[in-house]
Amino acid sequence: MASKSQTDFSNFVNGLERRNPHENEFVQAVREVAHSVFPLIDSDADYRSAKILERMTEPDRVISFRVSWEDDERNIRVNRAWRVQFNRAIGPYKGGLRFHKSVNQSILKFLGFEQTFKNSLTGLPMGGAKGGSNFNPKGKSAREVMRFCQSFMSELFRHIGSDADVPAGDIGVGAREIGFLFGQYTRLTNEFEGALTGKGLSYGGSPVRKEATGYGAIYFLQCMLAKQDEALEGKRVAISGAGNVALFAAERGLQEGAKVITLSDSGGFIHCKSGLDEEALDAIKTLKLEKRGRLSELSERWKGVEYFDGKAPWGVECDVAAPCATQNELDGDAARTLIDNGLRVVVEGANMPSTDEAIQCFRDEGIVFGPGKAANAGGVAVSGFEQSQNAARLRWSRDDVNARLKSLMQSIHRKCAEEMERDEGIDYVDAANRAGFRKVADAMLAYGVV
Ligand code: NDP
Ligand code: 2IT
Repeated sequence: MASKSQTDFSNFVNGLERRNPHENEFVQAVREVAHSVFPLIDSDADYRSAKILERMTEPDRVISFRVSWEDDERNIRVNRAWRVQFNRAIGPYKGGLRFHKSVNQSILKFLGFEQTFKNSLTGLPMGGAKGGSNFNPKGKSAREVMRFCQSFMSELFRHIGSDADVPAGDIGVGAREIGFLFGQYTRLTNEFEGALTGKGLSYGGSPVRKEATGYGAIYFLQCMLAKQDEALEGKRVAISGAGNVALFAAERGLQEGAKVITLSDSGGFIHCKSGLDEEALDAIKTLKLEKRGRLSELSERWKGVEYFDGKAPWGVECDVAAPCATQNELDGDAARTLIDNGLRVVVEGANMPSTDEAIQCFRDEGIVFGPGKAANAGGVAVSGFEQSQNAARLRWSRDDVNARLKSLMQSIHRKCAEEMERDEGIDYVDAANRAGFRKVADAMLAYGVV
């Protein structure tokens, strides 16, 4: 950046921090995008005079509400919940719901902000949003989760709808929770419409939605490797997380010939040097997705699988790291260890899993780095396909959806590659941010001052 631009950028970041005190995750996400797009804004008087970046970094609205519910012991419980409707310039608000004890407004604003650019990259007409609650699903019975979801939706339903705002899953919100939420939505509105995605196949869900984020991340990884004249086959892939994204990234990785050597949950990680086989992965899927168990229960179940309590998987030797658990789970120290151990490529399945320092380490060492906004867009893309199927009242086949997902991930990679050709000094992070930004910014300009 030129020095005038550097000063403008510093002023922008100072203002951002002043306006959003204590919202570290949100500031982190905005700072990264602002850094990438500042040169575009600098060279475009329309963007500058329209205060595009200032407008894009304030959510359209943040809805904050109380969720009261009764637990199995008949105690009254109270949680906080939010829906951050961030940006509607290119389509109805769209983005997941997260139920995790750590959820706060900063985390949901960062997720809603990032979603705006990710959704733009898909090429589908979707704005950006995110929501959720500090409800902790761990240890809760299915009936407790149901009562929580029903109470949550009793407020949320008035703010969403298939042309207004379409939530989906995220951490702690999978098929079961979407079922409870959708059941309550149809009951309250007397409408059967696609106001949520990630639904079960028997009531309007799309084939391949549950696999889409993980599969999409692997398709994106294949594109990044192909650009380096390399292939996924035989590569050692260290994955973190053992949820929806991680397990289906592992499944597709295995199908494409990679060696999936780690998975993790908040308790610790498993390491299998020779790579998990299909039987092992199926058992882990059953344990995590159906029985809601812990990876610690797997120790010594199979030869070659070791469990490490209380640790993240970033100390292992691998070619590819795929963080698929949560934000800021891979820091500078972890990045340096991975690089020392032979890392070549990072593909982010989670949202913002790498800290600023980690990304800087990867940049300094020439590691090929695929940011979440591009690499994990497959989930929301198939959510977009689910909306199309609901609107047309039909269902596409599994093969059809998978083929569309693959081609959409390739098109996101192509958009990034085109940005990198336009400006040789940039990487996938800048490229994804710029490609996502252009479409939203141009729509906002067209609307005038709103
Ligand atoms: P799940 O709830 O299915 O799984 C989350 C996994 O990450 C679990 O194994 C969980 O462990 C682990 N985890 C969560 N929080 C922490 C933490 N603070 N420390 C360590 N481990 C943690 O969520 P998803 O797989 O759906 O989401 C994972 C990531 O992918 C998130 O960043 C999400 O925003 C992102 N994402 C999700 C999409 C989707 O379609 N679901 C789409 C695009 C991105 P434990 O079980 O012990 O809590
Ligand atoms: O972060 C994400 O892209 C998601 N959690 C999926 C959002 C969606 O609407 O499918």
